[in-house]
Amino acid sequence: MNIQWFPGHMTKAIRMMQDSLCLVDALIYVIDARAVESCMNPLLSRLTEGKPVLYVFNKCDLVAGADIEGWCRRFTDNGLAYVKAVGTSGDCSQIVAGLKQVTAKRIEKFAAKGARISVRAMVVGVPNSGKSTIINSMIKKAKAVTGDRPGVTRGKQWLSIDGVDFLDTPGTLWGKFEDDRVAHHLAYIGSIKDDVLDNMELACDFIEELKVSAPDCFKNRYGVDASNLSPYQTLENVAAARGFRQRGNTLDVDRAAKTVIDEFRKGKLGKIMLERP
Ligand SMILES: Nc1nc2c(ncn2[C@@H]2O[C@H](COP(=O)(O)OP(=O)(O)OP(=O)(O)O)[C@@H](O)[C@H]2O)c(=O)[nH]1
Ligand SMILES: [Mg+2]
Repeated sequence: MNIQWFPGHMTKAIRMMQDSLCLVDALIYVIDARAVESCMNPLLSRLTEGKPVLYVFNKCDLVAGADIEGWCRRFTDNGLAYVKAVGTSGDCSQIVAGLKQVTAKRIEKFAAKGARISVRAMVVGVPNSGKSTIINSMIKKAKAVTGDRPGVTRGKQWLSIDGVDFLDTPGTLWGKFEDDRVAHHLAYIGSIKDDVLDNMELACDFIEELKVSAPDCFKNRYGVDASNLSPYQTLENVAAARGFRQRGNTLDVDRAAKTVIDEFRKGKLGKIMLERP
């Protein structure tokens, strides 16, 4: 499947972020732990030049602890500051601590002049990676609107705790996905709006990929051994197992396709990491 996503309003969002860059001391770059590489937006990488960046591997509850360690080592080797997080856990104090670390020099400089400044950080990342959830968790209030679909945050919004101001931004993608695998992974994790995707093709591509990387997940979740089945046959079996039927008693394979993707997004297929370093 060829996924193309032409981000009209995202050009506006990126421009807003560029304009706001002079107002902040650092960036908090929120990444979905299941697809670390695909969450690295080349447009954002350009934006982050010259500012301290704290990378947040979010949704760590959806991957195996040992799996994320490979990425931690890679980031450490490349001199990149990171923390692991579960935005929905309600405790993201390690992000605040990490942010203070990456901005320590600036804080010291101001403190030396007798001025106490609050740290200002812009929170960036692909859609649906959990930016607003993380901010809510840090400020301990459900102030930023969140949702299990991309494009929830539209404009920019400042949210504060004692000593830190966070700038929530809309999730951003880039105009052209050079690598089809990146587009697929972003679609699986829910960073691309479903209405530009073909559910059936997406689910079939997903099953094809998982047959190699997580072969047992369909057996464990649906009792379907996918190893000798085509992706479409796998979906037929999922539909049968779940009792998804249309009028005339035919299998509702479309519903099975939506269910498989949806359940992956919610972590119900198990702890599955799509990308390893
Ligand atoms: N399992 C799990 N879900 C999370 C975590 N963090 C956020 N979510 C969920 O991910 C979905 C997206 O969260 P948001 O905070 O709205 O994401 P966002 O990056 O602000 O999204 P946009 O504003 O659309 O760019 C919501 O359903 C959250 O509940 C996490 O650590 N684990
Ligand atoms: Mg948001």
